[in-house]
Amino acid sequence: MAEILAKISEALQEGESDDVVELVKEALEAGVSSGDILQKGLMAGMDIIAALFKEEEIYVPEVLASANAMKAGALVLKPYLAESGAKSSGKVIIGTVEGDLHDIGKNLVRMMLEGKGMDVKDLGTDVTPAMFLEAYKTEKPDIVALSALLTTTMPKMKTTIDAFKEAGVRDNVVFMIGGAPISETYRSSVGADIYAPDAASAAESAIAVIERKKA
Ligand code: B1M
Repeated sequence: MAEILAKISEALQEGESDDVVELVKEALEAGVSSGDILQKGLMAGMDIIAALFKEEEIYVPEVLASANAMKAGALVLKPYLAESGAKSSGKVIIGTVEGDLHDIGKNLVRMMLEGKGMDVKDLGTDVTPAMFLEAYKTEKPDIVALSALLTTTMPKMKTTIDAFKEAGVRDNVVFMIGGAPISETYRSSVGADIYAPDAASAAESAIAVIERKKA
């Protein structure tokens, strides 16, 4: 098992999307769990890319190729992620905040929510507060989920929540936030309701919100 996971990680680091897709399928056929493929294969490769990027040993084009390979691999895993456990109905709008183009984590959160039976409207990346508000008006979601990966864009979470306050609809939704620079302390400072550190806990928290509403 360790060998195929290492191969997935290496193919991702090389940005070889086709190889990643084939290796993920191979691993699934060999009985490796979707969680292990995600964590010990795809994410392990992405962690190495992140470290190399930080050290300026690789640059945006290489990171982008690996990001695309990550997306391709995650898409194969989609039907297997969150296939077990509690399921719930409920509506979520999700997006990466204004100015931020990172979407891998946000896409994983979306996949996990969908895997739990939720109806998810994905607004994509670089989503302005006005776009979130507009989507709220048409979709009437239970949860508004905000992702941010940059310290320069995290303040847009507060701007988005403030826009809902100004429109008088803040208390109609639950705001869930997440992303690498986000923390529980930050959640409290921007007035969001839930901080989820990863995609799996985001799905669990969303289920809890819907169950509480039903009770
Ligand atoms: Co960028 N980038 N990037 N990048 N990038 C980071 C974030 C950075 C930390 C790298 C570094 O320097 N060490 C750094 C930010 C530094 C800072 O803010 N202090 C950085 C920078 C600087 C930049 C640019 C400015 C670089 C440049 O242009 N010079 C630029 C900004 C572009 C923009 O957004 N305007 C940029 C561009 C890019 C790429 C386009 C090349 C690419 C993104 C491709 C894409 O997403 N389609 C990219 C990538 C891939 C990264 C790193 C290497 C990896 C991010 C990732 O996808 N991780 C990243 C380094 C790092 O994070 N350590 C980095 C895998 C993913 C699964 O994890 O997104 O954290 P993550 O999601 C996790 C959790 O955070 C959580 O769940 C997921 C796991 O289960 N989560 C949520 C995420 N959202 C959630 C929402 C929730 C709940 C949980 O509820 C709603």
